[in-house]
Amino acid sequence: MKNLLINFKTNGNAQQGYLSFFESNKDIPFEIKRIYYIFDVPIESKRGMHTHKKLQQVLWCPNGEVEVLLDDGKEKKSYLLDSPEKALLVLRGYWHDMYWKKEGSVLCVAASDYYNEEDYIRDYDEFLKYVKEGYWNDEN
Ligand code: T46
Repeated sequence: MKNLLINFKTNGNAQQGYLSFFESNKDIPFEIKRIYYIFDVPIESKRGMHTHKKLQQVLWCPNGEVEVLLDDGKEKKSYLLDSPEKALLVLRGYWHDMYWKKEGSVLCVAASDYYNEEDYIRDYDEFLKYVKEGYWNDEN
């Protein structure tokens, strides 16, 4: 699985604090149409358990720790989002699970499109079928 971690650009210093940022089509490979965030999740709760047919997303945790497990149908890799400068690119076709590791953790997401339940695959066997058929091998 290719490396999907991104380090946001950061300005600042210990006296005045820090500012991190990223820009559409420059630091991430898509235009952002939607921002959402997930909070007040009990520790060790699991969310996600789906993939997207087309949606591209970047996930980051400005406060706390969230572990994200990515699965491309052949390989699984775990990423710990434990710094406000660290982000994970969750491309279309990656099954993802998120685990809350610290109380108060907030997971922020910038997405390439508006919310559309039709874009979700929430059944793991259906996901494997899409992988087998090569659905994400081209620019679907
Ligand atoms: C994802 C991971 C990282 C909306 O109405 N609008 C929205 O923009 C979103 C994101 C969700 N919803 C509704 C759909 C469900 O009824 O909010 C409810 C909870 O969504 P879900 O169970 O899909 O939440 P997560 O945390 O499992 O997944 C979310 C995103 O839905 C998903 O796209 O990739 O975060």
